Amino acid sequence: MSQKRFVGAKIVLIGSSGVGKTAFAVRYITKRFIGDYDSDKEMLYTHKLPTARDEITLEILDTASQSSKEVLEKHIRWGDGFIFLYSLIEKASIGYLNNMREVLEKIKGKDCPLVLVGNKSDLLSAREFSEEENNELDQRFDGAKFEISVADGSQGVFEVMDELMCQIKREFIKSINTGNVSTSDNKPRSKLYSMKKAFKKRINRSHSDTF
Ligand SMILES: Nc1nc2c(ncn2[C@@H]2O[C@H](COP(=O)(O)OP(=O)(O)OP(=O)(O)O)[C@@H](O)[C@H]2O)c(=O)[nH]1
Ligand SMILES: [Mg+2]
Repeated sequence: MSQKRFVGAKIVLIGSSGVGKTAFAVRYITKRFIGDYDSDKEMLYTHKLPTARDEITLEILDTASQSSKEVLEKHIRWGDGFIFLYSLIEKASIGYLNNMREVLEKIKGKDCPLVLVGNKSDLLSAREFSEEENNELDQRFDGAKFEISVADGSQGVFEVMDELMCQIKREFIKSINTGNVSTSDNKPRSKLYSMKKAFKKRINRSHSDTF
């Protein structure tokens, strides 16, 4: 059995300007909505999540939509899982994601962990998408989809992150089974693990000395 452990994941937030990427990241990490954020500034957040055994480290990259294609491609190569964010009150924001979806598929393949999120559902009266357009969206993005309001509360943001983490873990297990581990587990083994291994080695050696 493989000894690989899931110790963390790299998450990338992608979306056009003003859809709420920074608000999403800040809401997830601090549970707060400030309302006014530095625009178009790339930020990398580190967040520790406690688990039953120890903790996992999440790195969340809040991208700047004005970045060059090369930079965005570099971020996609870096990431393990992606949140594609658009605004429910701005049609053009979905067009941006259509392009990014093609880039993502080209670099990471079709099964890459991905969640599509329509934000600003609190502004429903200003909603720009018709039922028909929503159906079209459903067909184009056949994975997990959410409609949330980062402004209204933390629950939607947590549901999105839970879904993405499930997908990332599934991919991690798949990669272990195929012997192609790329998600995390680059850290050195714990002291206890090394001691156990050394102890086992000694026992084996003393067995071979005896017989
Ligand atoms: N009403 C409402 N406003 C929101 C929501 N989420 C974000 N906003 C507002 O939308 C604006 C843009 O949010 P940001 O988080 O800065 O958007 P961004 O995607 O990081 O934008 P760039 O950094 O320019 O790429 C801000 O004024 C937020 O307060 C939401 O769910 N509802
Ligand atoms: Mg921002």
